[in-house]
Amino acid sequence: MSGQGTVIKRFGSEALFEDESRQVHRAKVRRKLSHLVVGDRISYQKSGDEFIISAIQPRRNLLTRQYFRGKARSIAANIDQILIITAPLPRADWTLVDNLLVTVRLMPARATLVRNKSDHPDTPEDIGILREYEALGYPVIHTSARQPDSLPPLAERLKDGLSVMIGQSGVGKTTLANQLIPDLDAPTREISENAELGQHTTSAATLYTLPGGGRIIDSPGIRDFTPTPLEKQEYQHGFVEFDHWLGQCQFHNCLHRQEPGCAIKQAVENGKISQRRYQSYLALVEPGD
Ligand SMILES: Nc1nc2c(ncn2[C@@H]2O[C@H](COP(=O)(O)OP(=O)(O)O)[C@@H](O)[C@H]2O)c(=O)[nH]1
Ligand SMILES: [Mg+2]
Ligand SMILES: [Zn+2]
Repeated sequence: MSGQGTVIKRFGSEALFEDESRQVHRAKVRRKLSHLVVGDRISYQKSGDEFIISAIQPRRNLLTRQYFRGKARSIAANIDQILIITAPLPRADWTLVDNLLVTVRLMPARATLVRNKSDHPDTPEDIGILREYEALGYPVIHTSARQPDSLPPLAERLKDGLSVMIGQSGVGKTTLANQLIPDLDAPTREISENAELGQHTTSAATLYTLPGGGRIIDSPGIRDFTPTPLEKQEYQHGFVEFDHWLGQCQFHNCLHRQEPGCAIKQAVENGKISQRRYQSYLALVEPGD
């Protein structure tokens, strides 16, 4: 017996997958398919009681992150939308958000910013930065996992395709998943509070089907996120507001640092591009400087 399915969780040499009739099975992963990730479309074979994943279908895209000085690591495949979750606490790292937006734009996938814990006050600085993202065309949805009334706009945005929640540990990703999926009871911070300090509550990315349509992946928290290293010339395409000025610099291969006649630098000086976003760009083009 054989068929096709979607990987919903990956652990060691095994994975959980959902078949075409939504049945979940535990399966062995062939060693040559060790790059398998959640979201992958797969072919399986069944012999006796055992399921074996035998092939990975070509991927539409792959969300990958870079470890500090380390190798690239794949998080999930075939993603339609990335939800970048922030909260007043733990305080948002906006450089991390900009890095994620670069990755999402180049994948490509849709990006939506979710501001969770709206039951806590926002600082004026954070309010300003969130407005800046909205002005760039990124939707910002305010939610509180403690206030179920606040969730329908989020559920609405998740209706189509596969979304993945990404954000620092503790912003409420798993709590949101638990609220969106009534019969889910995934462990959140409280439950693991007695566990060793610093341990991640969500240890493996997991894919869930939402009652109102769509699918969502809850992922472990990320403290720092750097896009997989690109050619220096590619980063400029990860910043949506640069588009308007590209091609107007004096040098066709301008990297928008110190070059004379740079249209991007000019736009920063004129307040058309935010200083903060420009610094995020420079940090990617000149790492370690
Ligand atoms: N006040 C408040 N607390 C929340 C909210 N969402 C999550 N939390 C709390 O934040 C902590 C971390 O939540 P968790 O879902 O484990 O975060 P994750 O690491 O992003 O998955 C837990 O104590 C949650 O109860 C919210 O909207 N408001
Ligand atoms: Mg979690
Ligand atoms: Zn330039």
